[in-house]
Amino acid sequence: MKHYSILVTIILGIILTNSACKKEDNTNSEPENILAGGETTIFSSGPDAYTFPSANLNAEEINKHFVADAAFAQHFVSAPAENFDGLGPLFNQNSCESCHTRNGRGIVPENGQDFNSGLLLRMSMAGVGEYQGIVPVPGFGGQLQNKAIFSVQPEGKISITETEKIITYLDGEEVTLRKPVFTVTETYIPLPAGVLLSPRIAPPVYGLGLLEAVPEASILALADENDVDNDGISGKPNMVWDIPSQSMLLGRFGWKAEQPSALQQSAGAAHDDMGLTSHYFPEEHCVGQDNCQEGLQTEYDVDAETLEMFAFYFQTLAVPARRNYTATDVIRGEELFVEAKCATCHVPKLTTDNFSITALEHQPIYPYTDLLLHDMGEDLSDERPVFSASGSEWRTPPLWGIGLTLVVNPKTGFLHDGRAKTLEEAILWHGGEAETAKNFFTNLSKTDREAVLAFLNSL
Ligand code: HEC
Ligand code: HEC
Ligand SMILES: [Ca+2]
Ligand SMILES: [Ca+2]
Ligand SMILES: [Ca+2]
Repeated sequence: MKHYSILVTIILGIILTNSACKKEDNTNSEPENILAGGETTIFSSGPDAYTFPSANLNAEEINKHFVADAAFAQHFVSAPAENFDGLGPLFNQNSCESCHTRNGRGIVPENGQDFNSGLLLRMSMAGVGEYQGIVPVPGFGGQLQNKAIFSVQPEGKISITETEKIITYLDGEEVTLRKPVFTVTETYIPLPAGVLLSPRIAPPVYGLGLLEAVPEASILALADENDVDNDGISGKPNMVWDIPSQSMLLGRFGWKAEQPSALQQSAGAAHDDMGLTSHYFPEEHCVGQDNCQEGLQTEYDVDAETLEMFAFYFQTLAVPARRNYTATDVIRGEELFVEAKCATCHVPKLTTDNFSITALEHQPIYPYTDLLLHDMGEDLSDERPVFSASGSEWRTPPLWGIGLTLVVNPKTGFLHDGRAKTLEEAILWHGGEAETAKNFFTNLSKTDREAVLAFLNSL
């Protein structure tokens, strides 16, 4: 890790001269939810809005954040090399940042091209595997790696076609929705029949330490698995395998809440997306391919300290404050958001508890999520269960900072596969438990629909 320290001094110099993350007046009359991340909140609305460290880190934590930043941005290379080797043999991209563009969402593939996008395909066979998890695909494992180091053949390519669906509002206005359909082509061996595929776009990574610091009990208290209060909305935790404790814990990260901690999320990403082994995942991710030995090493590709750096970086990335919150349409939109019952899943307020990072402790936060799984209907289903999540169940994604998504990366999209080009399209795809909320939205006047979107854009 010593190689990062030179960079730190340089980056620190840059950040100290940057005043984007300070605000002078914050009077008491303003609503609390402006400070989406409590005292960690920063003030920025530009393309770099997701790149600032939490505002209240102490000097030591700031320093660690910038060391961690270098790890997140590091482009790994194939072995042998002096530093940062171990990439592959099979991988999707060579750095964390290349998928999580400016810490925001990944680039959505266009014209059937997946090559440098932030999208990947999870895969499995039907059935329940080890630790209640998935059954890996023989020869392919749990994820398609579409890149490989020199002399190794990638597992295959992602091919994309689209289907269309037209939504007509009561006032006659139409919206055309496009749903991508993914297939795997040019595989190195024939793909077995009956493979289940789940497309995932890289989600934004800011504010995640705060979500990790919300006590499990607060999240479980929001669950209503059998819909006892009879409002059509259930919400259930995904209980997933935690490697260090060798037990089932509440899943928090990923589109289906498959990972229980920032550390395991980081180890999983390093392993599955970049081919980096660690003490969490000690074996190279190459199943059934003869020449995969090429990338094998005598020690792990990344040590425990590097994993910790990956995690610390996104744990301490700040959430940007709300904007335009005094505008009348934004205020109206917030009321409609509650009336439509969007807020039953996108729960506005949570509170963090004791945590390993002092700056994140005991903060009132406004993430607009319950971190629970909800049945979102057939149109959003990937038909690939994982742990307690069925094909149509997804974790409510946080909405904080969502209004800046396209400012940070205009080439991205919303929902788990990035299919929605706008926030409006994202709402229109809601079904299942969210069908009633969606219908509430489609039955609104144009002015009121725009108010809801104005509210979302103020987050
Ligand atoms: C090939 C693209 C790609 C690369 C490279 C990549 N990620 Fe991701 N990342 C994703 C996708 C896709 C997901 C969603 C996965 C899921 O739904 O389970 C994700 C999810 C995450 C999440 C969870 C976010 C949330 O809101 O729950 C974190 C944190 C994360 N990645 C961190 C990292 C780190 C750290 C690295 C580098 C070690 C990395 N990623 C490398 C694509 C990538
Ligand atoms: C039953 C729970 C539920 C309700 C009610 C609900 N949502 Fe969602 N929302 C979700 C889930 C789950 C997703 C992710 C679905 C996916 O990616 O396939 C989502 C996704 C979104 C997204 C895209 C987020 C992203 O990161 O891409 C937006 C925007 C959104 N919802 C807004 C709303 C609005 C506005 C309403 C009310 C009209 C609403 N939601 C009602 C559960 C809900
Ligand atoms: Ca490797
Ligand atoms: Ca694979
Ligand atoms: Ca309920």
